[in-house]
Amino acid sequence: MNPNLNQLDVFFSVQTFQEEQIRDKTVVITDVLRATSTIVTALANGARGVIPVGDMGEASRISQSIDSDETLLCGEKDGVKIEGYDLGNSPLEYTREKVGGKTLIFNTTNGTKAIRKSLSAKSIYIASFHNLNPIVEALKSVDEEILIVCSGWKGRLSLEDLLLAGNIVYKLCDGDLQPEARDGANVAFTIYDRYKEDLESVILNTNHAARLKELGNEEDLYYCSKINTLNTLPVLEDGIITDRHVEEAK
Ligand code: 3SL
Repeated sequence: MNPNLNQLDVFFSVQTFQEEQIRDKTVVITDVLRATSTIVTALANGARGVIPVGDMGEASRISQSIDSDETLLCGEKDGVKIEGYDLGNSPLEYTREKVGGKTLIFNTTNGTKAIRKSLSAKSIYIASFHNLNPIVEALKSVDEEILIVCSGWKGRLSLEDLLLAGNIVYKLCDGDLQPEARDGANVAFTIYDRYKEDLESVILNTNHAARLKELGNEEDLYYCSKINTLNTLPVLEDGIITDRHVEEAK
């Protein structure tokens, strides 16, 4: 069954929605640069799960309560790896050698905050361009309202997140959005449609791309612009994100 596309909507940053608005809905979190791209990559490379946290205090509390041989403390603040952490937030760091079999405690400036703010949702999916198709396939069988959250940057819109949201909307409606669609879905669809032939170069020139280039992370921009390279379906359940495809195969 296809979802009710007239109920599909997009929130443009973590600050543009209230917890109450997503209660019992299906939520899709996007943070193309770079948190959700990193989560998808880590799971594709065999991480057992990712625990998203809201701040450093929570990260260290959780890390003290789990066997340290099995876990890695990961994340960034303002784009820079946090001192004392095992890994930062470049998806290219999350190789099979480093993350295979590990549980990651993950703390980022916007992406993990968007996830944490969505905890009252019925289902939470983690999307990047890498796993666009598995996300769209999963959404096709959702009955309740679907809300796509663009993590953005400190309350501001990030164009790369809006493009991914628009790409999801576009695929769900087969490129034919009906006039009854919600305004948020309409904006995302329209911006994606405008730039769809040129996604990589648009992403390379976004505000957050400029920040990451300044920090020496240009390679991440190319990596995070790649579409449908991973068949991962990350879902948050009981505080931990795992790959539903892996769980179903067990
Ligand atoms: O804000 C976040 O969650 C991060 O993805 C930001 S950064 O790309 O690591 O700067």
